[in-house]
Amino acid sequence: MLRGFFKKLGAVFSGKQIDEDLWLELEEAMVLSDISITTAEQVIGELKAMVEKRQCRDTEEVREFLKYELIRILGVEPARLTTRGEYPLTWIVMGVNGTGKTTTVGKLAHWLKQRGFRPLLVAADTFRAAAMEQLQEWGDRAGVPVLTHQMNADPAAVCFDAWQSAKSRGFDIVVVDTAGRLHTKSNLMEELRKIFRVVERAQGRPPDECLLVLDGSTGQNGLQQAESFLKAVPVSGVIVTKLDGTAKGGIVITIRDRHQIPIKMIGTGEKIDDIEEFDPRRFVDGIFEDDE
Ligand SMILES: Nc1nc2c(ncn2[C@@H]2O[C@H](COP(=O)(O)OP(=O)(O)OP(=O)(O)O)[C@@H](O)[C@H]2O)c(=O)[nH]1
Ligand SMILES: [Mg+2]
Repeated sequence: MLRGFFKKLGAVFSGKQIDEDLWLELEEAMVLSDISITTAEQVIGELKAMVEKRQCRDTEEVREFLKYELIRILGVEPARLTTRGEYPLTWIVMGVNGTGKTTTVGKLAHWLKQRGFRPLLVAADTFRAAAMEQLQEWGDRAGVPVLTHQMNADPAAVCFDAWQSAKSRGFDIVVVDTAGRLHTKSNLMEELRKIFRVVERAQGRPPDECLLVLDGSTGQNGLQQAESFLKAVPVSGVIVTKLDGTAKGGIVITIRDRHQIPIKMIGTGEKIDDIEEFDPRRFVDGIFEDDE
């Protein structure tokens, strides 16, 4: 799945000496992989300090230290979705339009069901009939019920109803699909805040996950998106989609480095089981796989 990813990153080291050219090439390769300049400079600073301290001559050692450094940034231990607690739990799935929210909600439904949970999907994107139909199709595919309302119903009220309904019908996890763009005058971030507050009131605790879906192929844009959502609600995790395509994936490292938000899942295709838990070590090993 990570083929083509950071291809140049590992290749930078072959047949090279440790000198200023190597650092420049490495920085360039990192930036081309969508790692921000700030993060790239910081990583290179760490590598240089290590080379100095250990009187290192072998680029192989630098490569290993780079892997170690990237894993350290990404969090060493995988961050898992919250599946335990006082049921029903609520997961809110959000992000700008087209990043893959509805697809991800469908995949999560399947993923949860496979693990023995009883999820309930909620269409809080009530602004487009097509959005509700699309979620319904995913629910059918996963064999998971979907709660829909009439068009233009208040998304927060829909979530409140969904939680009540999940509680009385014995569902474990309410997964909320939200709109990426509102076809009304109201503000998307304000709408999300309202959903958050209403769920908090229903449950007597904040939503159990506020998951930000980022399209892995949008590069540095993803960072700005993350920042605007972070201002609205406490984002508990990121799901990076479309890592099967031309995505370079470096944004994963920058977001974690800059905001400490864990990457929890990754989307690797358009099919229902094209989703997996994000494992920092595997991710970084994958980056260097091609040239090992
Ligand atoms: N290749 C690939 N395509 C994906 C992935 N996830 C989603 N997509 C595609 O991305 C497109 C948009 O997906 P949606 O799930 O409709 O995105 P959304 O965020 O719900 O869109 P809006 O509701 O319009 O904001 C669809 O064509 C999906 O098939 C993925 O992991 N890999
Ligand atoms: Mg959608």
